[in-house]
Amino acid sequence: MKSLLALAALSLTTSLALAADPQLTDAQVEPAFAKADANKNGTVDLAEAKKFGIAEKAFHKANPDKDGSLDKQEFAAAIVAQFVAANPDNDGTLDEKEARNAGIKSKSVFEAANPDKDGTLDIAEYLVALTATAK
Ligand SMILES: [Ca+2]
Ligand SMILES: [Ca+2]
Ligand SMILES: [Ca+2]
Repeated sequence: MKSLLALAALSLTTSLALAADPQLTDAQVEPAFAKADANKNGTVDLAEAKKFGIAEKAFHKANPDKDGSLDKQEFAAAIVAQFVAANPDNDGTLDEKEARNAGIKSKSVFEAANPDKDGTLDIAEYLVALTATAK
């Protein structure tokens, strides 16, 4: 049992060490979360997440407590998971093709979310684009 715990601790440390993932601030997440939480109950369930453009895979990955919904922190983790999954070159940004794989199908949405016109979206710009796409 003790070694199992040690193993769990080790894998936790490893995943933390690998987590050079992009981060979202509360201020960035807030408007997106408010839009995604359509029934305003303070959490984003799977149906709400899908409508917002979060894939089921990212949803489950970000919901380790398996309670069927994402709180704000888990929601941010889902966005990050989806961003990372769509960014195999790991350069911290999504080009247009990568963004399409992450649910940004519209070129005009991509352009609008990328005011610096550098051809790529960072995580904050990606979340803006996703929020603009969401119904
Ligand atoms: Ca909700
Ligand atoms: Ca949860
Ligand atoms: Ca990239």
